[in-house]
Amino acid sequence: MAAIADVYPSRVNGKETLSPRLAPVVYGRVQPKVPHSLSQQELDTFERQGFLVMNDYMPEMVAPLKREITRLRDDMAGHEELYTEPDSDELRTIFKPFAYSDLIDRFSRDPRILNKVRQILGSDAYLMQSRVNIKPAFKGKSFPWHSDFETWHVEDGMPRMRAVTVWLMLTDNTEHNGPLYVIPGSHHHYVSCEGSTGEKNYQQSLKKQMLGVPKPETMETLLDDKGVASVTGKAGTLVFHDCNLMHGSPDNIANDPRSILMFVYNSVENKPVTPFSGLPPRPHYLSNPDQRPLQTVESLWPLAS
Ligand code: 6CS
Ligand code: FE
Repeated sequence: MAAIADVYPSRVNGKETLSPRLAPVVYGRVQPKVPHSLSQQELDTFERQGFLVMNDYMPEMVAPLKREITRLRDDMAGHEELYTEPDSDELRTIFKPFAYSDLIDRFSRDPRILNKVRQILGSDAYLMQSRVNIKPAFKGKSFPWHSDFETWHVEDGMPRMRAVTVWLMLTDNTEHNGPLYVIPGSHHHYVSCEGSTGEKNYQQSLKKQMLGVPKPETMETLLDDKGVASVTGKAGTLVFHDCNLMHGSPDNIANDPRSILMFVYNSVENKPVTPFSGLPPRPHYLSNPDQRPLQTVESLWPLAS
């Protein structure tokens, strides 16, 4: 049994319900004196819509990160961190790329990212999960509507909503190549889903998620006056995305991939407990056991020794 009360029960075979979020979206409202902080206006936008898009923020990172990821595809071949598309052998996701790439590891601690993350979370943070989503041309498959927090709570034991996902567009994300769809403002509500989590559900859900996917009727209520927005931008655009934002993405039937590098930062004051599903914790590449607070790096490019 989980050591603390489950304030966000889901997949407990009950009826699907919508309830209010029980936690702030922005924990740090005092303007910090560190560089690369978000303005109060940017924080307001993040709080209101649940995501923040910084257009063309890091264009210089795109080519070196893409080179690194091309290398990882070979170096990590056969590793458990690689997932293919549900109905082809095309690579869908590379998990935990920072463990195999010094550049990606350093980039996760870039002050332009980490200072903003700490500001939103109002605390130090650790890297709970990291992945490259490839969304290959023609063959990249959809992600249905879901809140990441729902999965992380049920399957990883993340107790509260105090985590933020940050992702960099590695290719142009357009209306046509399977961009992220979000429901602005949906992060203020929690959807408790039906069903019950089976053992090793992640092996299925990372290819095609079935649990933690709200029914159309619930989505209708959630959408209400909100509507769907697609998150598009040039390669080098950085996106901050609240852990409970309802999102998904369609198939990519275009002839260009929609690839992104994603980091999930969890507050060190929100470390996972026993998963609320009652099942064993998921593997290290989904919920990182290394929960030491991240320190910013001075430079992404260490001098050759
Ligand atoms: O399992 C995870 O951690 C993440 N992946 C998917 C497909 N859904 C939930 C969450 O975003
Ligand atoms: Fe997600």
